[in-house]
Amino acid sequence: MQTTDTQDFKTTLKLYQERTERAIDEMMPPADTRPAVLHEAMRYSLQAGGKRIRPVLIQAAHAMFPSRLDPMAACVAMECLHTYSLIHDDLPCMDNSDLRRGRATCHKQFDEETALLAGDSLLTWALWFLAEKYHQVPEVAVGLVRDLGHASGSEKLIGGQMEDLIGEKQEPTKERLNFIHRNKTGALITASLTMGIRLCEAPTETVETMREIGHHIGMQFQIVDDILDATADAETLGKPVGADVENGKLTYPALYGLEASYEKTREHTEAAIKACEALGGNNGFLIALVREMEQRVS
Ligand code: GRG
Repeated sequence: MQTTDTQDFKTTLKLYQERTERAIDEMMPPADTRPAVLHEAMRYSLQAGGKRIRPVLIQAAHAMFPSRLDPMAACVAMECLHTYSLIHDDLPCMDNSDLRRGRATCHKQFDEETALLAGDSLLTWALWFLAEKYHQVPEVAVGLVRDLGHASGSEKLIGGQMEDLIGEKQEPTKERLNFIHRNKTGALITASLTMGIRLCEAPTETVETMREIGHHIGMQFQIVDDILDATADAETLGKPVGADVENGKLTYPALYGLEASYEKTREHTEAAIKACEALGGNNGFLIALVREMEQRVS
């Protein structure tokens, strides 16, 4: 699909988001699966809304080249992984947040023990589900599990979270801030793109270009997030604002200033688009999405 028209873009975005909602509902264990409270908690957090950016990126990458494989199981696995990280991040021992995606966080709605186990379950379920759903194409299945397993591990998502916590107690540095953003946010965004393109059974060079695009989109996404935390209102954002400063978090506006932060988002946006253009294929939607993400307000 060569989608550059604004209306086409919005329709496709909505389609990808709705497909994700439907796939989550159909593919996750029903809420009354024993132990019911655990499965209710998993669904409660997963189905609380959210922008579904990572599944949208998987579908955008997957749409670039013809494919015989369905990306929706990968979309659900990715959203499970992401939701686990949010549930754990909100716990009292981490950010201690009461509000997420515009409603009570998992540990507020249920309790701390249930939230911890719901997060654990989403993490392990995600990796199992990829192997389960794509095992008939072993090379693809292994690639997907590698991407998601690595992106969520100690050198990437969890490593970024650890450095974020360490950073609260130490002198802020730009090097640490970049490490945190690259890994805490960038890793899952990059994995979304590489997983989407693996589902097209694309050659290694294409996967590597997607990795580069993912780096730029991930940085853009997190810098915009930092800017929104410093400038938006809680109702639009669906979570408390100013929390980063309150929690002593390293952010782009705090270390670089607002103007330089806007400039950085522009640089990453342009670099991502340039690499998308070089890749060719049906890249119209992905390019429009990168532009839209730069302008997002929540
Ligand atoms: C606890 C292992 C572990 C990791 C926590 C995800 C995370 C790491 C922390 C959450 C706080 C934060 C600002 C993370 C950066 C990534 C990010 C911007 C998450 C929010 O993603 P969105 O905006 O959320 O896509 P929705 O609700 O739209 O899905």
